[in-house]
Amino acid sequence: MQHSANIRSGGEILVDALKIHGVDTVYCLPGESFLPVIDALAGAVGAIRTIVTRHEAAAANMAEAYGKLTGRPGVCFVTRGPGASHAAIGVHTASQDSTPLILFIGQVSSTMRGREAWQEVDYPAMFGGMAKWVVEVDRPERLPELVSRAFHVAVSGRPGPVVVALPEDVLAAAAEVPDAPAYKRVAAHPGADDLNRLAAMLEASARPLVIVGGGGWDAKACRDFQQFVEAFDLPVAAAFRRQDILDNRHPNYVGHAGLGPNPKLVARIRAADLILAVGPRLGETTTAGYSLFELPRPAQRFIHVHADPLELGRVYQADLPINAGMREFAAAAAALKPKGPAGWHAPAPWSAGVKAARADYLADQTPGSMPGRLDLGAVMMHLRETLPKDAILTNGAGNYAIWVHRFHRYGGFRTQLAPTSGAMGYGLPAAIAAKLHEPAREVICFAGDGCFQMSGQELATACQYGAGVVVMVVNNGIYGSIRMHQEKAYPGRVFATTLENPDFPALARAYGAFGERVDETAAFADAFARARAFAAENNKPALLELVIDPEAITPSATLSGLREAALKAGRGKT
Ligand SMILES: Cc1ncc(C[n+]2csc(CCOP(=O)(O)OP(=O)(O)O)c2C)c(N)n1
Ligand SMILES: [Mg+2]
Repeated sequence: MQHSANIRSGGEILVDALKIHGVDTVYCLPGESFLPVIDALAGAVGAIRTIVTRHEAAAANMAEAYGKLTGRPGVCFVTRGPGASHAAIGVHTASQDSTPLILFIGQVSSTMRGREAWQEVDYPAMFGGMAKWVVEVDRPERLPELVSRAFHVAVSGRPGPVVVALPEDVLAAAAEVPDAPAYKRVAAHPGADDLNRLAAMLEASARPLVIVGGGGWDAKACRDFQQFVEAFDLPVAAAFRRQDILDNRHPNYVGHAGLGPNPKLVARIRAADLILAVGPRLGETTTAGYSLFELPRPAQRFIHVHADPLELGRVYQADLPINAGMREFAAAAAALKPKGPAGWHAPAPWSAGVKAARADYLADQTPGSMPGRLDLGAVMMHLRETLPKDAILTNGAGNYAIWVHRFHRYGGFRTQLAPTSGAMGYGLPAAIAAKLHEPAREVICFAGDGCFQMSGQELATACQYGAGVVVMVVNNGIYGSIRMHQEKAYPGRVFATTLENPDFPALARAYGAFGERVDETAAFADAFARARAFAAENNKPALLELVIDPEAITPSATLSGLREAALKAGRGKT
């Protein structure tokens, strides 16, 4: 649309606002409900790249992964009702993962609102419990104000998702309105008293342990955090799927709490006399179903640092709650120097314990053998030796991820893109978003046969935009995670968990990607080298189907073993 100097369509006002707020990529599945935005994006190609996906869940997951990678809101555009419903998974993941995300939804014309017009949905009602803020823009003149607020809300305090509904007539209407300035993130700083008490509590403790996690980290915050950890020689455990805040090769990294944690680490967490939780909510998965710490008052002395004041004291009552953004906390903590009554310097009184915890972690990193010809543990060992430190590993949900989380050594900020929400189908869209944003880095997606089939169509998107990701489809022919729970609760009654699968390599090749099947350990290294080379040379995805024995349900359990144990325990009998 052509207008005189300062009269713009709603779509143009919106896209100009995106530019001002530093948006360089939007993920989109078009709908007629927001054509003026699409037209304005066409006029902004030099500044904003528009990635068009095959499913809105993928567009939203890509935007979420972008938010995780950059700390800036991932931006997603979808159409009303059906598109918004598909995209809801990204809003949920951004909420649980504390990721800045803005979902823009085309809405029915404001002249028809409330009639249940074509695909009409009440977005504040739909997303009210999931998003930090939901707004429907009522006039084009308010776009600069409301879009600016959307960015502020998404990044400030505890980061999270915002939903903005855009009525068709508001986007099409012309208006004369000045732009709003670029947003500025607002975050709390820890107080001087907080920091003094933290240092004093650390120095008074005998067995302190740090659990690091949550959202709002960036590379500098991770460096600052590392400096703090080194100064006090603290052992650091990662919260569920937050294994990339401290380089796993660092001598103070002692493993992850979450799914399939090292029992020795769990014992150390229980035996600690001081827990310093930096960033995590301490959710169900990190706390083994809220069993790790006593509720509401943990037995250990407890320091909880979180970006949202309302999160502090919500589940656990800390001796010292500290409300701070991660960047702000880490910068302040890096400046702390251990004093101690005798003025100790490293080694700290607990340094021997840190070394022992690190040794426990390393000892837990050698996979045992598993049934079947292809050993996923051996695959992970090969990747550990082969991949560069800055490779990004992505995954969704399924038991296959247990091997990835347990055996891979994440190389530091941001080498892990994995949903704490446990959303299947996340890995491939996240990998594509990561590769397009950081083309020089290697990106490896892990997906189960079930997980992959929730977003496999995005191989087309990867081919279209030149995302040379490597996708490992771990095929055990079952929704393995659910089958595992089924065997534990209803031993031998297998139902609704078996999959008849396509020929995955042929499917990949049909998209123009590389596809190969690997069914024995000895063949993996060469196949992986071919897949990597294809992805790098062609800027197209490469898929390896890893055929594993369904018996190998975790690195340490078999399906039949679980069934027998459950039968012995008398479970599943009616
Ligand atoms: C979107 C979504 N739907 C359903 C689930 C429940 N769920 C968790 S794991 C799983 C099975 C995953 O199967 P697969 O990807 O084949 O991995 P496997 O467990 O076999 O390794 C299911 C259905 C989920 N977490 N997310
Ligand atoms: Mg499976």
